[in-house]
Amino acid sequence: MSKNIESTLVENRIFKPSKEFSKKARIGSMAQYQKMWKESVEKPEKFFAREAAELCWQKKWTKVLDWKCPYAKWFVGGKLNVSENCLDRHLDGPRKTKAAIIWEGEPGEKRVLTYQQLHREVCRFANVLKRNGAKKGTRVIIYMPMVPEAAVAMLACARIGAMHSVIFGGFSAESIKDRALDSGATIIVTADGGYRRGAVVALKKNVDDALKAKDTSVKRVIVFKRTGQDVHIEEGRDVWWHRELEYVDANCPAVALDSETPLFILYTSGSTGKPKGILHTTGGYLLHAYMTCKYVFDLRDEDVYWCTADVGWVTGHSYMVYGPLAMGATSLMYEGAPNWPENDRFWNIIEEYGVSVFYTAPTAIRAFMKWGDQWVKKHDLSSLRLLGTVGEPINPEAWMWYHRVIGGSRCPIVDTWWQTETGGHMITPIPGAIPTKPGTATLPFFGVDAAVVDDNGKELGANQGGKLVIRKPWPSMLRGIWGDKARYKETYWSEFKGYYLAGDGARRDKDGYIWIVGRIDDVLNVAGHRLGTAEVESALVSHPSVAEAAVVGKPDELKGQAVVCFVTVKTGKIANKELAADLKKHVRTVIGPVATPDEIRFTDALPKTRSGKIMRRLLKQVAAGEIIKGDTTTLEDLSVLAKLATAED
Ligand code: 7RM
Repeated sequence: MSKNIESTLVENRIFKPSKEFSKKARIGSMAQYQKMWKESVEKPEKFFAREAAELCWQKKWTKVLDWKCPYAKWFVGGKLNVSENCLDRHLDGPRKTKAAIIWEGEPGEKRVLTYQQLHREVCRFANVLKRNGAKKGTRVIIYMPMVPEAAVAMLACARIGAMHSVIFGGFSAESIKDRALDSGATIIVTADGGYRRGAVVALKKNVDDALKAKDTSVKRVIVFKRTGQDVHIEEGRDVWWHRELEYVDANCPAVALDSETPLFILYTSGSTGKPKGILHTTGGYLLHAYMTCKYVFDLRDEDVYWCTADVGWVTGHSYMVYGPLAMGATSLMYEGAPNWPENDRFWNIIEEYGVSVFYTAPTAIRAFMKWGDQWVKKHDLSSLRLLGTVGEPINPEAWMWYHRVIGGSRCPIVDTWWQTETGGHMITPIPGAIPTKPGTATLPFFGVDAAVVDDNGKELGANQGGKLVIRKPWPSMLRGIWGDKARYKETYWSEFKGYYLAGDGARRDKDGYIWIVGRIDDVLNVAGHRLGTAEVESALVSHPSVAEAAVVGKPDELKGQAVVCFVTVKTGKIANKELAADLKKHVRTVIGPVATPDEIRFTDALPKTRSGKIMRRLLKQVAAGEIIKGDTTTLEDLSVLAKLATAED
C-alpha cells in the first residue's frame, strides 16, 4: 500500500474557496463546517431532526435513531413518501412550472418535464403498476435507457411503496435473470431499445432471453417504446407502456410509508461471484440525498444541474433523481455517449442549457483530456459554477485539467467519496468552506465519523496507510443485503467491532484530509464501474474450454483499471487467439459489456500458495508488466513464479 500512497503526493497546491463563492454558499467558512460537523456526530439526533424537518412527513417520527449494531432505524414511527417529497410538495408554488427534468436524447431529441408534468406522469404510471399487480413491497425491475420514463418508473414505485431494482442497460440477459431470481421481482419495466453511440441497444431482447427458462417469478413486462424497433411481445406477459396509460387516470395518492419501508434494491459487486442486493429504505436515504444536494452541490432554484451517471448506478439514483428532485432542482438527463456524434457533445449540452453544476467521473475526465482542449474551447462554459467527481480516486493531473479547462480556474471541485452501500456522499468538500487539494475527497460529511485504522482497528496517525471505516450509523446507510442477513454482518461489520468496513484503503494527512487509495478487496474499478474479480472468474470457468481462471486489475491510463484474465485451459483444448476472442465474448454474454476483459493470458498453471490460494499479488505484478512481459496469446509459465515465490516466503 505504501507505494500507492507516495504516488499520490505529486500535487501539493491548496485551492481555497473564492470569497465570492463562499459569500453565497449555505456553508461559507471552515468554522461553520466544523461547528456543524461536531454537532452532527456528538448530537446526531438533534442535528438530523432539524434537517429532517425540511422534508414533508405525513406523520412525525417518535425517535430519530434506533441503533443496535449493525441494524439502524432512522426516524422511527415517522411516515412519509419519497415521491411526494420529490414532486407534490413543489406544486403549490412557482416550482410547479419549473423544469424538473431536462432531457436530451442521443440522436438529439429534446424534452422538458415540469414538476407538474412529471407529477402527472408518475401518478399515471403508478396506476399502471397497480393495474399490473404491483403492491406495497412488490419488487419491480427497471431495465431502461436514459429516458425520463426511467425516473418516472422509479418515482411511481416509490409512490405506492413498491421497491425498484434498476439494472444498468450494459448488463446482459443472464445478469437480469440472476437479479430477477434473487429479488423475486414480479414486474420488469423496460423499453424496446435505447441509443448508444449511434447504435441501438436491444433491451427488450435481453429481457426476453432472461425470462426464457421461466424459472423467475416475473409475471409482467411493461415495455416503453423508445426506438420503435421490432420486438417480440409475449401474449399474457408483455404490455406496452403507452397502451396501459389509456386505462388509467392521473389520480394516485402518495401512500404514507413507514420511514424504514424499503425503497430500492441495487445490485453491486463484492468479493464473491454473486452480486449483493444492497437495500435502502425511505426516510434516512431521502434525507441524506437531499442534504448532500443542499450542502455539497449547494443547489439553488436557478441552477441547471447535470449528473452524467446512468440511472442504473447509485449515483443516478441519489444524484440524478432523488436528491435533486427532493430539492426542487432542475436535473438534466442525457441518453447517450460523451463522444457522439463528436467529442464535444457534453460541452455542447452545457453551453446549450446553461448547466451550472456538473457532476461526472474521473474516467470520463481522463478521456476528455486525451481528446484535447480544442473540443472544449469551441464552447462557452461560463455558466458552470461548481464541478463534482465520483467513482474512483481522481489523479491530480485530471483534477487540475478539470479545474483549469472545464472550470475556467473559477469553479470549486467536489471530489465525493461514497458507495452504493452508503447511499450518498460520505467524504467530500463543502465547496464554500473546505479548501481542496487535488486528489483528496477531503473531510467527512455531516454525521459521518470516518477513520483510518490498522489491522487491529486502531486509528492511525498522519499519513499512515490503513483501512477506511465509519464508526457511527448514518441516515442513508444500507439496511442490509437482500435475502442474506449473514453476508451483511460478515462483509461490513465483522472485521472491527462496531465499525462499518468500507473496503477501501486510505490515509489521512496532517490536516485530517482523507486520501482514498482504492479497494483493498477483490473488487475492481473499471471506468468507475464496480466489478468483482470473482464474477469475471466464474463467467470464465463457465466456458467449456476453461479449467481455471484468475482475474486481476492492471493500471490503465483511461479506465483506472483494466481487466486482465489469467486462464488455464482444459486438457485437449487449444489456447489460441480465437479462444481468447471467444472468451471475451463469453464474458460479455454472461455479465455484460461492462465486464469485457482487456486481456486474456493463457498459462500452464496459476501461481498458488502451498495451501492452494491463488497469488493475486503476483499476478497483479505480472499483469502490470512488473515481472514478465508476454503477449495475450502465448502460453506463460507462471508455475515457475509460484515456485519462486513460495520458496521466498
Ligand atoms: C458512488 C460509487 C464505490 C467505490 C468505493 C471506492 C470508489 C467512489 C470515489 C472512490 C476515490 C472517490 N459507488 N470511489 N468515489 N474512490 N474517490 N471520490 O462509486 O458502489 O459503485 O463504488 O468506488 O473504491 O468503495 S460504487
